[in-house]
Amino acid sequence: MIRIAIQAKGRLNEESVMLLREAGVTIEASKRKLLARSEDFPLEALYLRDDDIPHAVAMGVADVGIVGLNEVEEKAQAVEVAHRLGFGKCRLSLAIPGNEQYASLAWFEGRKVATSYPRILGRFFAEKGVRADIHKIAGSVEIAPSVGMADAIFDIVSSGGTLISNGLREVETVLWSEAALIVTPGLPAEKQALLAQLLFRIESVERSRGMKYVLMNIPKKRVDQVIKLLPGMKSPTILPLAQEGWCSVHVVIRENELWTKIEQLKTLGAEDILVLALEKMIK
Ligand code: PRT
Ligand code: ZN
Repeated sequence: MIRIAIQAKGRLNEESVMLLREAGVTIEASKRKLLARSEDFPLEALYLRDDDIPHAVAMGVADVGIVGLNEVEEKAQAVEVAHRLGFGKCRLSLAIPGNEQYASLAWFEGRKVATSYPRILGRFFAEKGVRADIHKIAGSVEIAPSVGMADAIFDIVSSGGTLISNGLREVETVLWSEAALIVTPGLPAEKQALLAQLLFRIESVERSRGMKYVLMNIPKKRVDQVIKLLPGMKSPTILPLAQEGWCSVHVVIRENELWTKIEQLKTLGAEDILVLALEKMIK
């Protein structure tokens, strides 16, 4: 049995649960329970606040966890990042009032900066030789300058809309973040085997994202040209058709190349093209 800590509610909860479900690990959705057992994999989910996940994993209260790299960096607990998951993408940035002139980091010298990430900011300022006053606050960081609590902020930015609506301007990006799977160092062999199984499934789900399964009929005499055009997992699958002189080609195509490839295939004589969703790509 392996225990995974995931965010109880908030931005990462839904995608964490969905990723596990796509990996064949279904967890009963009950908000009242702190701990829930998966129906189809030897795993239990521990629902926590994201701030508590790095510590829980470092202590071995949970074996693995899904949490933003921003929290991993800030909490500086002894955990290993096993895999970046590609969702919950954001950045930690410094922002100043929009009407301020800004030329360089020297602007921050002697200024007061409000943040929920004092460790990351402290390290950054120390590296850059900036002496600023870091003021830790727990929430609503973006309103600190307008109410006179600070000169600037250091906070999570995604679209940038929150900064703009608070009259702030992003001037420096310090950390790029996304959700990641973190692990207790030195997991026992039995749990490591389950983790490897879970990672294998997650990678199969990720590989299939943005990919389409395409089937088409092609005149046999064009097959060589089609193979050159279509690198499949190994190479395209070619099946003979009952109709003389034709064959069926099956291939996996990246979604962003789909229309270009289809146009090229049509000029080679492809007909009856079917494009299907791809659920998993298992290697
Ligand atoms: O209750 P709990 O402590 O678990 O949750 P929380 O409120 O601390 O965190 P939550 O659910 O807001 O975010 C969880 C994680 O999602 C963060 O630690 C980041 O790793 C990631 N993430 C991704 C974000 C954002 N995008 C994001 N945009 N976390 C917060 N924001 C905030 C941002 O601070 C801003 O105030 O959302 C606001 C909107 O952002 P803009 O730039 O799109 O306007
Ligand atoms: Zn939190």
